[in-house]
Amino acid sequence: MHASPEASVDDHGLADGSLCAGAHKGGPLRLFFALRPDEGVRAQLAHWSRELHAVCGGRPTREENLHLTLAFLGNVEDARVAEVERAADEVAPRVLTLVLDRPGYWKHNRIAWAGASTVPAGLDAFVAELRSALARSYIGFDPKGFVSHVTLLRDAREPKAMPALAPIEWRLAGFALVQSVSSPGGSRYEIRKSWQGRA
Ligand code: 2AM
Repeated sequence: MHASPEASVDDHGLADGSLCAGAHKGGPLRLFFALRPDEGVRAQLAHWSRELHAVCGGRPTREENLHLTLAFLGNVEDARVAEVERAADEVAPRVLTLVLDRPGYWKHNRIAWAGASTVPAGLDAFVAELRSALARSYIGFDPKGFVSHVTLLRDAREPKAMPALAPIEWRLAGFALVQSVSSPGGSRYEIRKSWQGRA
């Protein structure tokens, strides 16, 4: 079972509250681009999360918040959100399948995650295209390289061994611009706009 909801301090040590304190008052919005799983994939990720939680504890990502980050923008002024959306309009994602077959753990930030042993070249290319479009529009984002993963648990202990988990086939049909809104129970992720992929 999930132990407790995700708290409002993320794995990067940033308190959501401080970063988007003004989000409800016309201040900057905390934004990122992400892939959001459909219901079926979300349920399978939640299963992985429970299995991993049994071996390494930690704070599970709330099921409705599960996502794969493509580019993290951080604080963006309200007036620039339209530019962010226009930059994303320039990229054309292809529909492709990502197979999550590899649970992983990062010691440095105590995160347990779901990853893929093979990332389709099309996904890497799409992320590069999206980030170039943002850069061309002078929209800042975290420049750390893209590592395809879905964060399942934060503050987790290093597991002695990973549980055996059935691979998850995730058909990537589009992407979304997501706003992180801090709320008393933790961050809530709201989709501001989404884009469909081409088959
Ligand atoms: P994650 O992708 O490893 O889960 C919202 O904060 C999401 O953006 C989180 O899921 C987080 O990590 C991701 N993210 C990527 N870079 C970030 C950064 N520099 N600061 C905060 N969150 C970041």
